[in-house]
Amino acid sequence: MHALIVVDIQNDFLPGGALAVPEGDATIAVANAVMPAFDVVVATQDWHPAEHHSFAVQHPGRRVGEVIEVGGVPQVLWPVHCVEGTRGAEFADGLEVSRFTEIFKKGTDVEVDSYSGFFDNGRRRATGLGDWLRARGVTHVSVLGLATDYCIKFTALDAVDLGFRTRLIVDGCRAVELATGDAARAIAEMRAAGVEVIESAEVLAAIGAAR
Ligand code: VGL
Ligand code: ZN
Repeated sequence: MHALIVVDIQNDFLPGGALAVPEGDATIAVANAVMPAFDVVVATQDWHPAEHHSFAVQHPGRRVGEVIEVGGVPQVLWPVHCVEGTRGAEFADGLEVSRFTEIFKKGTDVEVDSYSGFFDNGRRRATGLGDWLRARGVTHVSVLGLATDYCIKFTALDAVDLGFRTRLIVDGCRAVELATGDAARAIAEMRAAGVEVIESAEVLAAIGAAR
């Protein structure tokens, strides 16, 4: 069983959004195109309380992009984004959400951020995604969405850690790139951990061959 994990393709991460990822909207068409190739499609959704501690405004004197440490866990400070129940937290228009069998919300705890779709950044709590996939006999996962250097990277690394054969559909991802080269470094890190980096065309060719 091979699952597609669609990571955080939400309005706030698209151009014009609160934490806009350059070309973030380019991930929508790629996600839609590859969904039919998978046995099961799930999504993660960044879903923060309004006073989430990852928001720079919660830390007087601190600015967006600064890194602080909270309980031993480094935290990049972000603009207010993906606040639960807001339009910014909704999935992107045009994304085929009807194909999502299950949606895993993350970052819901005010005190701790969650880049990975599997665990919070302190690895204190699981979102349920890992157990859910295992219960369905999933052995392989492919990951795409936003953003390469944060939620994609940590989701893919945790997937490897949990024993899933893990692929990154690289043209279906876009990066924040707070620093130039963050995307390339994230991809190198994933590769080194055992993530197979592929293009959506390879996934689509596989569906074509099966017909
Ligand atoms: C993300 C920063 C903050 C992501 C989420 O989806 O990559 N990045 N929250
Ligand atoms: Zn977030």
